[in-house]
Amino acid sequence: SRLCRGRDFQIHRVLTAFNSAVTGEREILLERYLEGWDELVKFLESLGTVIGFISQEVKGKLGLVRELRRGAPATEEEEEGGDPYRTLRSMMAHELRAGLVDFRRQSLSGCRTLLRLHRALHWLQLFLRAVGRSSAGDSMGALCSVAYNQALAPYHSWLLRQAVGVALVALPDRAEFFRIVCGVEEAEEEKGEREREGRQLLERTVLAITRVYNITQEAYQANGMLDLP
Ligand code: 1PX
Repeated sequence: SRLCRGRDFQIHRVLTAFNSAVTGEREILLERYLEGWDELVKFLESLGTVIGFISQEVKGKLGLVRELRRGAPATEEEEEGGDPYRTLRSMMAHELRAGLVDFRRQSLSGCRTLLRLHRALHWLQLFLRAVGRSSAGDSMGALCSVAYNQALAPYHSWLLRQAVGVALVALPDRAEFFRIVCGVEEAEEEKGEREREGRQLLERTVLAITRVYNITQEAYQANGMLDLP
C-alpha cells in the first residue's frame, strides 16, 4: 500500500554510511560505500516493478564488487593492509598490479564496475540537490531527467535512455517523496516541522555524497580510469 512505501528505507543510514566511508586520509572505505548503496537500493525497491530493472542493475554491480572482494587473497606486497578491497585506492592498486583492469575492452574489474556506481552517484547528487531546492508542484520526473541527462545519459545507449524515460513515470510525486525521506504519515500540524527536518537531512546527505563523489573522482582521474570501458 502507499503507506508502506519506502518503510524500510532510512535516509540517515545513507548519510551515516557515506559519511563514515571517508577516512582522515581521504580514503574511501569500500564496505561503507557499498552499504550506502544497499540503503539506496531499498528506496528503489519500494518504487515497484517499473523501476525494478534499475535496482537489479545496482544490486548486480554491488554483488560483483563484493564477490571480487571475497575472492581476492592479499599478495605479499599488500599483506600489511590485508584486504586489497578495503579502500578504493587499494582496490585500484591491486587490480592494476594484478592486470585485472582492461583499458580497451569491457571487463569485470572492480574499478570499471564501481565507475558505473560513481557516475550514478553524480546523478543522485544532482537530483537530490534539485529536490531540496524544489517547491510544491515541481515534477520529480522532470528534476530526475534533468540530472539524468547531465550525469548518466551520455554513457547510456539510445535504447536505455528510452527505457529510463519510461521508468521515470513511476516516480513518486514530491509529497510522497518527502514522506519517504522524512518518515511515514504524520498528523497534519506536525507536517511542516517534519518537512523541515527532512530537508535538513537531505541537505546533509547531499554534502556527504558530494564529498565521497569528489574524492572518488580524484582517484579515478589520478589513475587515468575515468573512461574505463
Ligand atoms: C533519498 C532518495 C534516494 C533515491 C535513490 C535512488 C538511487 C538510484 C540510483 C540509480 C542507479 C543507476 C545505476 C546505473 C549504472 C549504469 O549506468 N549502468 C549501465 C552501464 O553498465 P555497463 O555494465 O553496461 O557498463 C547499465 O547499462 C544500465 C542499466 C540500467 C540503469 C539505468 C539507470 C537510470 C537511473 C536514473 C533514474 C533513477 C530513478 C530513481 C528514482 C529516485
